Amino acid sequence: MRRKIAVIMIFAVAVFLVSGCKKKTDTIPIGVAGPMTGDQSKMGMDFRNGVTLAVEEWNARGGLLGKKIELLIGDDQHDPKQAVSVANKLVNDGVVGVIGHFNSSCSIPASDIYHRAGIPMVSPGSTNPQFTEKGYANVFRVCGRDDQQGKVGAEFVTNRLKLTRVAVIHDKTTYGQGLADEFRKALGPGVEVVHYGGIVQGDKDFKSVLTSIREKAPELIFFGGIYPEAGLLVRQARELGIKAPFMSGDGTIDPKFIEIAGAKAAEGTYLTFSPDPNNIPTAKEFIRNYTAKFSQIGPYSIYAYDAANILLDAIKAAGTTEGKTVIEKLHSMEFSGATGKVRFDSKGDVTTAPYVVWITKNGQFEEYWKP
Ligand code: ABU
Repeated sequence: MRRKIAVIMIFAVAVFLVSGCKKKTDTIPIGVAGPMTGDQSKMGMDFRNGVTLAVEEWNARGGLLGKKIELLIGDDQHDPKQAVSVANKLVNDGVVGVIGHFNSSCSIPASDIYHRAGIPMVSPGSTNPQFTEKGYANVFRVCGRDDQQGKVGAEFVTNRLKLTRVAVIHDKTTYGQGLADEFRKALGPGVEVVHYGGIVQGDKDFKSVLTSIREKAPELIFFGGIYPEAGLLVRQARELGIKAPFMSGDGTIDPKFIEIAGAKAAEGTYLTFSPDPNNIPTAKEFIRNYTAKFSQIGPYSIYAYDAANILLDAIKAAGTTEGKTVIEKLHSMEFSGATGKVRFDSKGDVTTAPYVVWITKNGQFEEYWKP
């Protein structure tokens, strides 16, 4: 009887080992992480969709290094603690690279986990400078940085609009406050900041701070933050009779902003972001395929798609999923993305980040001004 049990146990262990190994050898797992649920889930889903499209295209062409690519999804709910849990889970599940996260407040702590695991992470949308300032070789982003973005916004306000009185609000997050500070720092000496302060992310009523801003009669209100709060701020400002235009950054340029604010209130809002993919010849095929599958393209869909393709191109060129070799390829190669040619500098930032100013017009966003 004892012998019988021992044979069964050996058999069970053998089955476990074989099936365990099977997961690791049959597919190449990559992760996509971001806020997949909650009030910023539109951005997370744009990431997920962009990466899904890239993975499906690779798999339709036969996969990578002779294997199919498997996509593992991590929902950080734009919460830094949750982002660390997600990163640990993705690493434990054996991913060979991660596309994400979205929020700088999530990407920065998660980068410690991926760094320790020695696997590359490529963020499509984390723009806070600190993300690539830790000296981690495995950290990359395909978007620009808020020191570049804030400077373009400030140049627009100072030299194009020639304003002299602005209010600056932020959502107290790494991204929102960081962008607001970069914007404020880059304003010309003739521009007075008549109000500077934070709101609480998740709050719904901003009338008290807006009433105080109204007293100071700014010619423009700049907001560093994401579309849920931006939409409410603009709507409530108009309800209070504030006519000064709003300005914000890449965290606000989403149709959800206009939906929350209402097209009338959102009209004339200025937003810094990268150029319109509709005017980029290399983006045409992506736009056709993405819209056929998911309908509307979000601001970061194309960056998620490029980030995934860049990671997969680097693995292909490396001929292995081993982290160090892939990271070396990411640093040394030039990539042909839907947004154009992409190269990384020694920090993992893109070598060109051409921010422009957009405007909301008739319920749509359109490119408005180039520095
Ligand atoms: N860059 C837009 C918002 C995401 C972030 O950097 O936190």
